[in-house]
Amino acid sequence: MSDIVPILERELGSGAVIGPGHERLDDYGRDESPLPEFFPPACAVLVDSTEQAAAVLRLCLEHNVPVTPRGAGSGMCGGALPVAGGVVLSTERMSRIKDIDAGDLIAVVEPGVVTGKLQEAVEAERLFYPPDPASLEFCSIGGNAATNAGGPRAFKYGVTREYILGLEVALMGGEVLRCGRRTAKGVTGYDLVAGFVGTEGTFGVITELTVKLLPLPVAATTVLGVFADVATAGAAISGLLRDGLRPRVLELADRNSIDVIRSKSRYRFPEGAGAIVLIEVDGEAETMGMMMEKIGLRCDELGALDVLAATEPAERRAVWEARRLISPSLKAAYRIKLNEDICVPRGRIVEMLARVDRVSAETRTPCAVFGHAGDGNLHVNMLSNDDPADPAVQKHMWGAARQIFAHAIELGGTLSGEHGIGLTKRDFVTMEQPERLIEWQRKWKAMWDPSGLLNPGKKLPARRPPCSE
Ligand code: 2HG
Ligand code: ZN
Repeated sequence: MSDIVPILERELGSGAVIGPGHERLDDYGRDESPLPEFFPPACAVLVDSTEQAAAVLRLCLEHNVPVTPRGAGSGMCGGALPVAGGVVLSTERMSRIKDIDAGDLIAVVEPGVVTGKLQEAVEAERLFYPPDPASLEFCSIGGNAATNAGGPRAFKYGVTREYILGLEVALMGGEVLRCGRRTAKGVTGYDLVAGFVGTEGTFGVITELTVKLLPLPVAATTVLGVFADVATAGAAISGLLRDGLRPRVLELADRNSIDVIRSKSRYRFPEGAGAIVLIEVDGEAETMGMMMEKIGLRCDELGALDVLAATEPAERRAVWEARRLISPSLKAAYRIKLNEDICVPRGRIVEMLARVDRVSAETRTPCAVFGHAGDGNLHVNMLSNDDPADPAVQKHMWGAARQIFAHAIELGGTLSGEHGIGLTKRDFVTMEQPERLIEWQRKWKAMWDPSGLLNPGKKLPARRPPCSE
């Protein structure tokens, strides 16, 4: 396997290859997942074009070397970790915005474009790319498509899948496919675009994306409902959902989540806040006041201690900076942060929050709960300052996580609403899906990657040995 390094250097030039001994090589063995171990690759290749990506995939198949595609490395489930060694294929240098077309309402981009940069570029032309993962300042659009990323605005606008019209994908072996379209509609053939989005780099490597844009909403306003505790806040979210209001964001943050950002954030959260419901509306400027008033009144009726409005752009920016700080601040404050992203049917949010509380108390595991509660998508962060290298500690933490998964599934929910399965949740998939369904998915994977060399060990659990059946 080590022979692949000079072969790649010869084909792509040594400037594209981060090989053994390079100070940055270890970075490609880590991501943002809560795993204590790291997985050093033989090398990382920083491709600059579709041709280079295809060449890596051709050479790796020829030489029987595993390849792990990687976007910005911001994934939280180990999807970009080279667990079988081999080559990491990074698309970080493919960061060109090739086209923004206001007439067709599309943009054509390379996978390494940072999501926030794409948003800035289209907003300069009064256009809008809604998906807004909290990591938007450093995650990349290719990784967003690979994981089908969500974000706060998914409540109104949907997740990444809804915005990908067309894809160019390099397959294991080097063949390059273009699928999808640049039209608003189109049903020719099977929907291969939807088939590639969310596959976490196990079917192919995305080398170009055609994304759908919307006109930029003229105005947006943010409202914070302050509640005494997370149970009341959760019930208020359910109440707002039943009202049929369509804010673009309906988020929750519990006391532990607020406390961890208090000293860092420019926005001053009220001292007594036991939980915050973060609501944002957008649309025509003249409707903002009316919508805010309606939401404010409903929050009052639903038990808010206070309702705060952030109307000025600077204040709204401060609120959102604070919201995006929750995840990194928890990571900085605790040695272990198992951040799950279960999703339950919207009618079961209150029940799920109560069950999280119970698991936290029974397992004596402090939790911070925040996230996209309006979608039923809760970031249940199980926290500890014990030694992450201690297997007993890991066992305890993952045991608590398993209980959370079991409750979510019992309530009709799912293991992951937006972060993906990757490596960390792979072995829990059997809790949610029957073996037969998993087997069909293995066949699907084998169709795109018969060698099994592309991002091995991810997304689906390994087949059980016959003796354990
Ligand atoms: C967010 O919504 C991210 O902030 C990260 O999805 C969530 O760390 C987390 O649990
Ligand atoms: Zn999230």
